[in-house]
This record gives sequence, C-alpha cells and structure tokens, in this order.
Amino acid sequence: MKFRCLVALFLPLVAFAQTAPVASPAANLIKNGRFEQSIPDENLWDGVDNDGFLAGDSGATESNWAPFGYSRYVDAILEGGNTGKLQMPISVQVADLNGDGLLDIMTVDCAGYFRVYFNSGTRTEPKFTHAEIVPLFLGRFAWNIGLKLCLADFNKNGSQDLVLGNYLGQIIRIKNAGGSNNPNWPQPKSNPDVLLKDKDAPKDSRGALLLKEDVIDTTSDGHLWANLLAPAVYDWNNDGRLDLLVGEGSYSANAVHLLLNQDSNSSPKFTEDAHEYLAYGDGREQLVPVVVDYNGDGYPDLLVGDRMGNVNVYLSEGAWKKGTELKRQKDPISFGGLASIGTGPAGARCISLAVADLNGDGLFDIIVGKPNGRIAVAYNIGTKTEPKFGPLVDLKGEDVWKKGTMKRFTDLPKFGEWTINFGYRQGNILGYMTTVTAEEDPSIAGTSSTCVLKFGYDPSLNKIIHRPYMELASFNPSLTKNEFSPPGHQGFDMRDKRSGWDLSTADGVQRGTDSNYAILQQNIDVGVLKPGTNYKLSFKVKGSEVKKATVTLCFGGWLVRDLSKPATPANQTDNMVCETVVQSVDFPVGASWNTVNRTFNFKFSKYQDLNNPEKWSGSGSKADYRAVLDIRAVLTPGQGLLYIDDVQFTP
Ligand SMILES: [Ca+2]
Ligand SMILES: [Ca+2]
Ligand SMILES: [Ca+2]
Ligand SMILES: [Ca+2]
Repeated sequence: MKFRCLVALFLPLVAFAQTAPVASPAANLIKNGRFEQSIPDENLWDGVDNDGFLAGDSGATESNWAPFGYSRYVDAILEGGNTGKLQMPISVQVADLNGDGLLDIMTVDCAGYFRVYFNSGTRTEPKFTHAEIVPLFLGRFAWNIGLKLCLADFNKNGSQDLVLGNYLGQIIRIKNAGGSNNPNWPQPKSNPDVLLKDKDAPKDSRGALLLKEDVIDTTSDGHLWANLLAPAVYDWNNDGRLDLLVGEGSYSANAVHLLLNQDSNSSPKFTEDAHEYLAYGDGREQLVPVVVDYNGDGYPDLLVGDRMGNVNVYLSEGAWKKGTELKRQKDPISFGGLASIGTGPAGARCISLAVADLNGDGLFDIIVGKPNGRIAVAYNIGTKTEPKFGPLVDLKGEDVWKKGTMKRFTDLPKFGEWTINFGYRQGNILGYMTTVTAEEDPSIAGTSSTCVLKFGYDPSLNKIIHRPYMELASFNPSLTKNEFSPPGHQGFDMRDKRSGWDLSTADGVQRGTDSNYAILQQNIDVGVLKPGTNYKLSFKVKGSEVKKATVTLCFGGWLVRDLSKPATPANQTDNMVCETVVQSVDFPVGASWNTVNRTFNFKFSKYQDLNNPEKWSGSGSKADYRAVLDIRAVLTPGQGLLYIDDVQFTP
C-alpha cells in the first residue's frame, strides 16, 4: 500500500491535537489557497545571494529549499563532547579549471550542489560573476552531506579530479572526464537515484552506494573509521606519489591523518599499513587541512580549519620523517585582528579552507568557505617567510537570479501551511518554486488571483561546464504518486501493525521517485472533517511539459487518547492512526487555465470502532479526522512549468 507514508503526515500533530474550532459551512478549509502570503527566498542557482555575494546553500536555515523538515545541520560532536547539530560550511577549492591561467573557485554547498566560478579578471585582479552549476549530485543520501572538496590532479594531465570526504567517512573520487580547459565530472553511475546522470549510465540501475571505482578506500578491507573526513592531496613524503591527508570530524582521535600512497598516482592505494598521525586537533574537531609552505623554508606545512572557525598553523621542521608529528602553533592565524572567522551560533562555526595566490603577488592567500554559504578571501600582506593576513572579505559576484525569483511559505507562522517540494534534496538542478503576480509573469493573466504558485526551471548559465543532461530517470507513476517521507517524523514509532502500515523504511528520502516533480501539500486540521460528507475540491492549473499530474486526498481516522490521563499498557498505543482512506485522481494540464473539480467523501469501515473507545483502550479516547491534500506533477526536467491557483476545499 503506497499511501502508508502519506499517513504519517498526521502523526506529529495528533499527540497534541486539541479541539479546533469547527469551520463554518462552505468555508475554504485550505489556508492561503490563493498563495498571496509568501516571502522572498534566495535563488542560488546563479551562486550569488540576494546581497550580491558568492554563496551556496548555507546549511543553516530550514525552508522550502529543504522540504519536509529536513535540516542541513549534521549530527556531530559539539563543545564539551556531547553530540548535537552542527552547521557545516560550504566547501571551497581554488584552481585554474579552464586552462586560461586564471584561478577559478569551486564549491560544494551544504545541500550537495557543486558550482564553479570562472575567473573573468586578471592575474592580479580576480573577478567572479556567477557560478556554473556542475551537473553532479551526490547528496540524495543522508551520508553524502557535509561534503568536503579537494581538487587533485592524480594523473597529472592538467585536469582536476574531485576528491570528496562525506559524513560517512568515505573518500569519493570523481575523475575529470574532460580536459584541462573543459572540466567534466560525470555523475557516478552507481548512484542513479538522482535526476541528472551521465548519458552512459544504465537507465534502470538503482543503488544507494557508490561503486567501488568511485570510492578511494582508506583501509585494506574498505571499512570506515571516522566521520566527516576532509581530504587534502599532496606528495607529503616527496616520493613522487600523491598522498592523502584527511582531517576528521570525529572527536576520539581528532587528528589530521596521513595516508601514504603505496601504489602509483594512476592507481593510488591508501591503507592502515601506511597510516600516520600527522597532527592533532587537541579537541578541535571538524579539521580541514590544506598544505602550503607557510614559512617559506621549502618544506610543506599544514593549515587546519576547525569547528571554532580558527585556522591553525602546523609547521614542518625540515624534511618529514615517518612518525613525525607536526606541532600546532600557539595562536591561530589572525585575519586583520580576528582569529575566529566562522559565523553562526556558538559552537557551530566550522569552516573550510583553500590556499592560492589569488591576486598574483607571489604570496599565498587564504580562501575560506563559511557556514553561511559565502566565500571569503584574506590576502597575504606579509612576506614569503612571514605571512600576515588582512581581514577576510566576502567575495562578490553578479546576482543574475535576483531577490524574488524564489519564494517560500515557511517562516510565515500564520500562512505557512503549504508544504512544497520541488526536488531540491534530490538533485533537481535549476528547479524552483515561487509565487508570481501578473506583473512578474504576464503568462498568468486570466486568473482573478493576484498571486499564483509556480514551479519551473531557471535556464542554465553554463558556458564552460556542460549543461545538465536532462532526462527522466525511470519514470514510474505508481511510485511518484503517494510514496514520500513525512515531516518531523522523528520521535514517533512509525509502525502500526493494526492498520498495516510501516514507515520503518522511510529515511527522509523519496525512495523510488524522480527529482523532477512538484509537490504541494497542506494538512487539513483536525476537527473540521466528518465522514460521509461531500467535500468539493477545486483549483486552477496550467502549464507545459507536465508528464503526469495527480491530486490526492488522504483521510485519516484517529483514536486520540486523553493526554491528561497517564499512559498505561492498555492505552499506550493510542494516538495512532486507525484507518486511512486515500483517493487519487489524475488531472490534465494544458497551456490555458483549467479548473479541476472533484468531490471527495470519506468513510471508514472501522468507523464504528473508531467511535467506540471501549473497543480500543477503554475510556478517555475519542476519534478524530484529519486529511492531507497533495497536488503533484512530474515535470520534464529543465523545461517543465506548472502554475496552480485558487485551491478550495469546501464542504
Ligand atoms: Ca580559469
Ligand atoms: Ca608520496
Ligand atoms: Ca615550511
Ligand atoms: Ca597573494
């Protein structure tokens, strides 16, 4: 039964259900049905935020961009050793990625989107405009969050591979299939549960894990040994073979590890047999190392970013010998007088790091990825042997997709009832949701409403990186219809054998669904629905390149225990769904406005039982009803367009 996940939408609220006022007859049970209440959101498909700064997803906020209550914070060790939610930084690297001799910036943000900002300035005056989105997405699965990026040219052909550390502690390598002036990092074939994939990937393959060829093992048997690894690639022992350094996010060993390459650059091998503790974090987790000759003595040193937003210096003392540990300098680097450079709540100021001579004066500069999603640079104003840094300055760009091209409903406590999903977590590159007025989008003329909900795609700004190859990745209508994960389901037992549904497989991803869908949902409050009553649903719709569109009403009947009475073994399973009824109907979407009308009426076979508390747990319980309205459509990736307006649900 595919509706079982839908049912859980009720769950978080039911335990706190109070008697709600009964709506007067014919009142619209849908709130904000004409979408007149919304607030501007960032549109970061151009890689520039509303204030004009280069930015990716911040990893801090929860919004429609992170639907269904998903938080981009990760579980990690906090100050004092407790586990809690930690805000990850955008991960940043600097290299010439198009062979024009100018250093470019590459990032992977907290939602898992990769961007390249090609430098359009000069060797001494870098200039960045907007980003090109890399058609690569690993972030569908929970363990591919908190990605840390390192660029490395393993085969020394002038093109940079991506080396990534993830939450799980995997080191992922995405080989550059392009040349030194046209980078191309194909979507791993083994991870096709995302929309945008390599042309050659098998269309029907599915799998959560990356193929062996995409992962660089760090142990001989492939087992993982730390979380949130941050890789750096450098020939540390100067034997001509690139070695792997990893900073770790875990607390226990809390070190920068050195894994010496036991094979070759073309086929690197890293195992515990050639593992060294290169530097210790001394209680600073989320270590992000970069290698640079800090003091100009010819030997590579380490700069290490940490959870507190510091950059610490670890100097080599001459040529490195096996077993040598680098010692941390007492004070972190001062950036124009400031040491701690992260932003955000205390204890959540992780940063990422890159070093490069961005202004071509012969001195390395420090580029920082911040937890607010922005990228900052501190120019080196010292000397080769005594570096000194000015303040970190956020880099600016050109805001192509300006404020207002993306809107959301969250943060609107009174009108935030709509839940939107446009596949942002599933790699629906360039997809967006917004509300528009006729002034903003003349094509909505013809409705009486001032605002209309719009799902669509921004055009690709890519000129150097190939554009997303758009295709439907295994369209399966039966799966796209009703199976999705519930919001805020944490803390509830997702199984109920009585009604036969089981959410134990729901893990926050939309299994089996494509990313190129638009989903619009609203919970209909408890206390306003009655079985055996006709409810009229109507809404207006138009669009193009819509493959399938469905509206679903999921009605749930509940037994709500009197929460003022203590739970006993007899009643502890109350506050659970007793029965659900799901009714779906497809609707057409055409180039002109169409009004969808449909009457819904729910009745439960266990209706008598629901109204007979004796059947369930004795006294102190009552039956209640609730519903979820779910309007969804599958859009042609990159082209689909869907407008919805004037949603009414009335008795
Ligand atoms: Ca360049
Ligand atoms: Ca080496
Ligand atoms: Ca040195
Ligand atoms: Ca410089």
